[in-house]
Amino acid sequence: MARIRVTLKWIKILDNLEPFFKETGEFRFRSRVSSESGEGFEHETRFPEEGHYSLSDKPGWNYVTLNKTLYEGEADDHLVVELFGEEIDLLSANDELDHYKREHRGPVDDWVGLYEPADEGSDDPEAMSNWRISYTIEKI
Ligand SMILES: [Ca+2]
Ligand SMILES: [Ca+2]
Ligand SMILES: [Ca+2]
Repeated sequence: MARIRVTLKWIKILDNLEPFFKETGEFRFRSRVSSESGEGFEHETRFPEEGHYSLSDKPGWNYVTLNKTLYEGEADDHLVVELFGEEIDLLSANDELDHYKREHRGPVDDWVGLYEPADEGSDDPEAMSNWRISYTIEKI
């Protein structure tokens, strides 16, 4: 058993999920950090707490630095990190970004570290079709 912290460093949007004439989309995000080891747990966080982030898919305007703690607590030999993003539309259903899910199994020391989009080749899990993410899992 170890104490860990999962910190989401940043999000980058590749598709603002809006018609071509609209510069920015209205995004909100949700994370779920869960485990099935021991008694298990599930911890959800929404951000921003109110309203939304206005994000474009143009370089320079498509990036949000968060350094947000998604989970801090005990972990054993299993951890699942999930991220959900949606773009809010008033006249139709909200648009969903790709669902991020990564399962970490085995001793904590094997999966603490930095998870980022450009280190695992062409099908890097952190590089999804319409957004990218970077987070760390640290032992504390
Ligand atoms: Ca939309
Ligand atoms: Ca919208
Ligand atoms: Ca990666």
